[in-house]
Amino acid sequence: MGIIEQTITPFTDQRPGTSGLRQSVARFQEPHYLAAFVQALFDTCTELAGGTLVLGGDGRYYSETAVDTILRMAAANGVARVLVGRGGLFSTPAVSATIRRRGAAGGILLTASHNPGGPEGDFGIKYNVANGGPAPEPVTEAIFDRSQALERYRIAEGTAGVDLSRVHDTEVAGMPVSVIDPVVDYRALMAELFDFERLRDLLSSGSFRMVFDAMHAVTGPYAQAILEDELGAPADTVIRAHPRPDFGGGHPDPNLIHARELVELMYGADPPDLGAASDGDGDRNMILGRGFFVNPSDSLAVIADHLEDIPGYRGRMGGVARSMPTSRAADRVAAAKGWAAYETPTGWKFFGNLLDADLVQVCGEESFGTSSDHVREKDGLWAVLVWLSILAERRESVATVVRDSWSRYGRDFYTRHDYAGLTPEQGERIADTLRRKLGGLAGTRTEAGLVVEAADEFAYTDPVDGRTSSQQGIRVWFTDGGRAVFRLSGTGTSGATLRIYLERWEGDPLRHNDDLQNTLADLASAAREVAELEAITGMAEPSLVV
Ligand code: VG1
Ligand code: CO
Repeated sequence: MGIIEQTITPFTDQRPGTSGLRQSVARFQEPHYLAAFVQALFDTCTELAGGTLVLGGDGRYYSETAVDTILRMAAANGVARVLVGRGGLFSTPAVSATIRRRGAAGGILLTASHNPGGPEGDFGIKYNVANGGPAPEPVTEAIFDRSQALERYRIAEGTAGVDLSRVHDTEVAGMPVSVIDPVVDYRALMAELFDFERLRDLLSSGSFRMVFDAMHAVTGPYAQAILEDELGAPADTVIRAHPRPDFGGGHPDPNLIHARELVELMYGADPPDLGAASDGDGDRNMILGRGFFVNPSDSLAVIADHLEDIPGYRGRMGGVARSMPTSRAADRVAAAKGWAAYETPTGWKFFGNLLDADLVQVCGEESFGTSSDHVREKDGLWAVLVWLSILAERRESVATVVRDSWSRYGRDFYTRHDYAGLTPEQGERIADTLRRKLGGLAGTRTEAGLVVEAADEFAYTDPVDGRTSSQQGIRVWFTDGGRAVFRLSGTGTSGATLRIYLERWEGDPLRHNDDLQNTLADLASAAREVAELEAITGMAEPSLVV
């Protein structure tokens, strides 16, 4: 079998963002675009030569072509063996589990996560290292640097292609390839962590109902295998269960806007006890009770509070980590339990060292991501199993569990306002404006009446390897206890999105059921004012409120 050396001109837009390289499908379809990035990856991550590679993704449009190209390039670059998910499918947390359980050198994930798919949508590629987690920044930067100097890539000549539809062993240009069931390792791991007997009792009791919305993305097969086949939930528990290349035309982002069908069900007549949804690649989760939305920051706090009751976590909890824009609810739980609490930049890659060093066992982000040290990714279905375990233990409603948490720790009123569709220049102007003002903001009274107490730009020094990441979000605190955080999204594929994260802690139980957006309205307008948002963008209202 021949190896082709294809000469190319480097692509200047191959710098990975918050979570891998994401571009429009159209960009990825340009000749040599995908192959160039993959060659930069193979050149940088030399552990793959002679090692095992795990390959798969959320099944979005263009995945089959990408799998075929990557298999032939892996063969040409000396990879010893590839484990590819049946149908090219593999959820992000399951890739993490399989890398760890099978001692693989790394994994390539084909996903743009919550971004829409299909010919008009986005595609993405992400590299995970031997601990199962996203490649840390020095690695992604090295891949980018390499991509800028790349002159050629190596690929085995085209073959008939691997039949991905069935589990079997085969080879590509002499390199062994195993098509594996992408659910097996993950299901085994969940069975080790959770009391499946107990969850089976709950789900088959007849007095408890749940619905899981897989949003036509990758978690469908996982949720069916675990919730329905293993735990005995009725056959229609998982809705929109079949992965589709375009996610059925939807936006596979589990929030109140994009998981509309589920939300209507949970806020309608006679709703189930628990509603849950996951995103394109299965690492995000949304939790709903009967007519009740669990804010992801609250979910992290509740999960942390109950984890020790679950078999996989008994007697070994000692720390929690959250991304900086996530509310401080989890910190209060940690303080009450005498655990350490860490605050990291946005992006799961920053949790890896803390988890590897056993400084924390659970972590989460406001963007519907929670997980523990069982893998090195956020894990949507895991969070659902934790919630099921909590409900099986307490036999109370989701709303009661959350309200009880508020009454013990206080409530962090929390919302995120996204301003999408900005030009990159507008995004930069907002960041520059805030940076320029930072030193003089303290003491400023805004039109909304709030007074700035302090402001800074978040930088993080990793306590394990000492590396510092700067410019990770601008924080403004107000004298009434409110906080506004400003960040530009690093997962979009066109223009810029400004995210404003707003929160204020409330200790008075009589105010815990106040309307969320009303409660934070003055903070939202103070934040807009400080950032000179309307003057710079012309936008007076956010494009998305979560
Ligand atoms: C967003 C979220 C971040 C998350 C990232 C990847 O990044 O804010 O918390 O880790 O998406 O999630 P950004 O840079 O757009 O704010 V996923 O599920 O899309 O892999
Ligand atoms: Co995701």
